[in-house]
Amino acid sequence: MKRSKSVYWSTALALVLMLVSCSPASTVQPTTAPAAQKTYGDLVVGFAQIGAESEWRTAETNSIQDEAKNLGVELKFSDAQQKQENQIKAIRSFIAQKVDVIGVAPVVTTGWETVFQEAKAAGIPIVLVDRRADVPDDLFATFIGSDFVLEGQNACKEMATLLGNKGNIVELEGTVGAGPAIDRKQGFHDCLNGMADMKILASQSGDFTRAKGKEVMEAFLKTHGKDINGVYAHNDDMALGAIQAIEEAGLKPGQDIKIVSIDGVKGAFEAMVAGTLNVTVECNPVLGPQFFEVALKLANGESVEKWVKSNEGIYRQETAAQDLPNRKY
Ligand code: GZL
Repeated sequence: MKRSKSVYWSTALALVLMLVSCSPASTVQPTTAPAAQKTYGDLVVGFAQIGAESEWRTAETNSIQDEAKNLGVELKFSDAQQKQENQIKAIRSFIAQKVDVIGVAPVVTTGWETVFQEAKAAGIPIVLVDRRADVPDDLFATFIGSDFVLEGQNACKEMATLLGNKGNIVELEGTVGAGPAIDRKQGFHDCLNGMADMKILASQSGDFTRAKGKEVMEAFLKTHGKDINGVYAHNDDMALGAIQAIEEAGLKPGQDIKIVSIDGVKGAFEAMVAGTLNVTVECNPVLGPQFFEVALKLANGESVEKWVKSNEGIYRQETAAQDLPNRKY
């Protein structure tokens, strides 16, 4: 009897287990609804800007602020007066405010690892805008900006054409330690390596500003005078300062001394129309649209490419009058 009873119960138990394991309830995996996708109107973004040292920088700031308004993004914007410690303070403040994404235009390439680690620990992506930083790839989501080495190479080729591959050049460098200054110098000098009769007489930083560019050019003229055939300026603002210095020295900028610079701001086109600047290699400051497009993707957990490159042209004196009306900045 006992035997038949235990057989009975084990059969019943097996049946019950079979029924439970096949029941539709136990085959349905628990699901969590996907997080709602953020829209631009949900975004809170911090931007640590360098300052207002040049026409280019002002154009970039306008692009970031205008685009935030157009899209309805809440933008927390700081101007660091060209001081890295102020940019770092701004980034820490954005972290404390728990923004969705932090954009920064690093004034120099070094000194960012600690604060970028803090952003990473807080789960807030860092987007490098217009200037690069020397940090490990896992500390920033992407770099939105130009190929500065290529800009330097293009400037060198334009100068060689203007001088017939023969002449002495003085170089006005950007802010010491800044990515564009390092790379524009490298690009220009790499290109010169192949040109035996093109020489750099002197190089000095004008800090990307018109005032400093004029000051440095005055010193170059005092030292090298009429030996100077060309000026290579890392940005238009310093070139415009150099033009003033050349005129005050009684020489004709654009004729006695050829001038090639980078950025493509309105002041450069006006100088080319006036015949005092020969070429400007464009560096696009209208980065607002790309920045917020990337910020929204990151806020929604999407991946982005590591370098979002800007597309740029080269503008010469010959076409400046027709180009000027079409310039956006
Ligand atoms: C380039 C930008 C540079 C500009 C200068 O992306 O960082 O800084 O060429 C500006 O005019 O000051």
